Amino acid sequence: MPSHSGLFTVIERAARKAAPRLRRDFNEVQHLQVSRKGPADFVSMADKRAEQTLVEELRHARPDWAILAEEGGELPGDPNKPRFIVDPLDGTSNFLHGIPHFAISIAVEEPLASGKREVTTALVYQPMTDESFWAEKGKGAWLQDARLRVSARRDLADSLIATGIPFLGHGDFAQWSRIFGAIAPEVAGIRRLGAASLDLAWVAAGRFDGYWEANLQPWDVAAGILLVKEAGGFVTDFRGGDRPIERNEYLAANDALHSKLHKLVGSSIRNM
Ligand code: 2AM
Ligand code: CA
Ligand code: CA
Ligand code: CA
Repeated sequence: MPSHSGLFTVIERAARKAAPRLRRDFNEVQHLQVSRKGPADFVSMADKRAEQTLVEELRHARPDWAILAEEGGELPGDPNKPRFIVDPLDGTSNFLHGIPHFAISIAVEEPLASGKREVTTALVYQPMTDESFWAEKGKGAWLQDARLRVSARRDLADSLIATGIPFLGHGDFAQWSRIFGAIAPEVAGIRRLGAASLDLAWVAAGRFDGYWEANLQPWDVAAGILLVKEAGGFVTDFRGGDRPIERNEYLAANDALHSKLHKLVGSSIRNM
């Protein structure tokens, strides 16, 4: 059984406080869905309400820490202290359509002596399954109290690979298509489940063997990247560089599959 830090307890408590509300709102969305009243506005309220609960809890526990949250933007804090990065509802499109695949994502990013910042604590919490994927730097990645490892598969032909597809003109659809064209014929299957934080958490858990997506926001990936790394996996940009957030390209997998996927991705985008 892993020993939680006090900080992890803070973020998990916040997530567990916001979750019942999200579950209630999700049930309501399903009713709105059935009655065809158009649940879109209601869903954006669900995002905001969940975020409000999370921000209140986190502020209460660490009053001088900044919070970067999707709906409210940056709440300032002491620049020498850590910062929370929060997505109150990752997978809004699923939520809106009554599909129970969405998560709360919370990361803690600490300032380093170099002036850079690194994520040291991560939680991706799935309210509908009550699964808590979490990691602390140097202490591994966990699902509840079970240690997570990325998958051990080494052959692309056996691998299930997740991706996110550019939507509504955001991102480079031509690039995504080329990468898809290179990877899809080589692997056992491709999934697009629509919640980036869970895609990464599921790579950490070995459910997915790999994942690629571009053009996300820090709150989509901050927690998930630490989960994959602490589960023994690799997350790079599409050219294999170790600053995926700066390039805003994410290629995640175990060691063997990462190098194979990286070759396919590299050859498909080299001449673009
Ligand atoms: P969100 O649900 O918090 O908005 C999936 O590719 C990722 O892109 C999700 O993590 C999702 O986060 C984000 N995203 C933002 N806008 C989206 C949209 N219109 N359709 C699908 N995903 C979207
Ligand atoms: Ca998101
Ligand atoms: Ca969101
Ligand atoms: Ca959103």
